[in-house]
Amino acid sequence: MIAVAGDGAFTNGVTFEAMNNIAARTKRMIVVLNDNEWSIDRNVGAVARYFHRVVTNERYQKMRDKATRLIERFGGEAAVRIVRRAEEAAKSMLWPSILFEEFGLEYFGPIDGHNIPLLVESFKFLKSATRPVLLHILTQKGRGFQPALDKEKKFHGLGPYDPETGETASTGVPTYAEIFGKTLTALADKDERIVAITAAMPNGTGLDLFRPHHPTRYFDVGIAEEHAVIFAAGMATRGFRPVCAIYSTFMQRGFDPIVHDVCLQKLPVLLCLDRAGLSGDDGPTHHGLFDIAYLRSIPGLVMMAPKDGDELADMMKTAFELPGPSSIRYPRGTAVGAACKAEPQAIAVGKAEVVTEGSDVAIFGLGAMFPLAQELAASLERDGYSAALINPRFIKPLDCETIARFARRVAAIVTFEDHVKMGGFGSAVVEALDEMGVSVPVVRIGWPDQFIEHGKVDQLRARYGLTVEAAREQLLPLLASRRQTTAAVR
Ligand SMILES: Cc1ncc(C[n+]2csc(CCOP(=O)(O)OP(=O)(O)O)c2C)c(N)n1
Repeated sequence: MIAVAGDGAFTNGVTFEAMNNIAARTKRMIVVLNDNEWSIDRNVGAVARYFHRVVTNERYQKMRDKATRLIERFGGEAAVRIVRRAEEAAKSMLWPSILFEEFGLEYFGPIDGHNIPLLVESFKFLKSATRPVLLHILTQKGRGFQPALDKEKKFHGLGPYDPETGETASTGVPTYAEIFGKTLTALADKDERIVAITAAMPNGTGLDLFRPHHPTRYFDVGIAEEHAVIFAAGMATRGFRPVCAIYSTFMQRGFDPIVHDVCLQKLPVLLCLDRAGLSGDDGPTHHGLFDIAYLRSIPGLVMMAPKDGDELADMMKTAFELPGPSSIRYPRGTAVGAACKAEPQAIAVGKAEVVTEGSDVAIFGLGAMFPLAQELAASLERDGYSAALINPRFIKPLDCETIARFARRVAAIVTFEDHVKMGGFGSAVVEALDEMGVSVPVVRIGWPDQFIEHGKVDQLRARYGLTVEAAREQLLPLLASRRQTTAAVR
């Protein structure tokens, strides 16, 4: 069995759990440590420092250079001898490879990961090893493309980039991540209890904007979401107001500590779930389509979703005034709607914003889906229906009063969410209606119970029925039958 892991992945507890297991049970295995000194940002922490010490060790460097020269002159056999000697050197120096040796992995390397003949020979040799081995290879992030070498962080994602310059086209509109980073910086200027935690994603989450202003209150814990949440909980017990900025999909790894360490202890940790909703081209590993379902059942967690960037800032302000845990989910990409006001304002907890009153149908557009709800309301108004438009703001506590008020007068409720329908916002509305004993048809627009492939957001929404047209198709028969009934009564 061969496992390839990046040096960034070695900051993850799961990697160490696996090594613990290898030591216990595994007879033959090759672990390739692909070390480029980068996660998405620069790799952080003790493990990164340890690898760096191994790599910059003078004796190793000499041996590596010699191996490369020998490969060029005589082929693989000689190089393999060098790899072996590097291992002996490691042992004789005691420290460099001791970490892996203690886990029962025989250490080889570090060797040049761009030298294919050397790699081939090394694997031929290691394949016959009778105990688990680790081959440490050194690679360069972005090798072969100058813009990527110049801007290592920028090229981790998918782009699109200009292939010549490496620049991405800017829309000029701020992203949710930027609004988050800037707002947090401003709020932290005034409240020294605020601290920010990222799990190896300073760039993506916008915390790179916070870092220079509050370097001592910024923490990158590596690819370790579970620890990030526990670390936040720990700081909250000491009077800090920690913010964990983690993509919705990666927060899944923090579920247990969210339950036990944060919510059970009622600690005021703010979970900011970036990339909540479909992440488009990044595909199923990155779609943030489950967070409402996995968080909604946890007692005491206040859950928010802003309809635009301004509301995100207001929700952050609100969260810092709460005595307990809270979460905010917001999507990838540019923020829609209003410009952010200079001073964020706290909003009423558990209160939806009724944007337009109406009596035939009530449309709830959660977060990023608010514009679709708006579009549907406008199209129904054009057809002569009276459509109420509501920005729910809170997934928990749900504004049951507003839901009930509309449910008693309309022919149908529509819920829009960028989340799986199962266990999502629409489900919460249906549960609430059931508990209140109010009966009204609910058209739920969201993602189906399956993993969604990668693709353009608009195309995928069209394919899976997250559109105004699909909502109308389900809704119009309900509205028409109510019209008939009303006419018959008259
Ligand atoms: C659980 C989780 N957290 C964060 C990420 C985001 N992420 C994608 S790649 C990456 C860096 C990986 O670094 P490394 O393991 O060194 O591999 P490299 O890309 O440098 O080869 C990160 C943090 C992720 N994919 N999964």
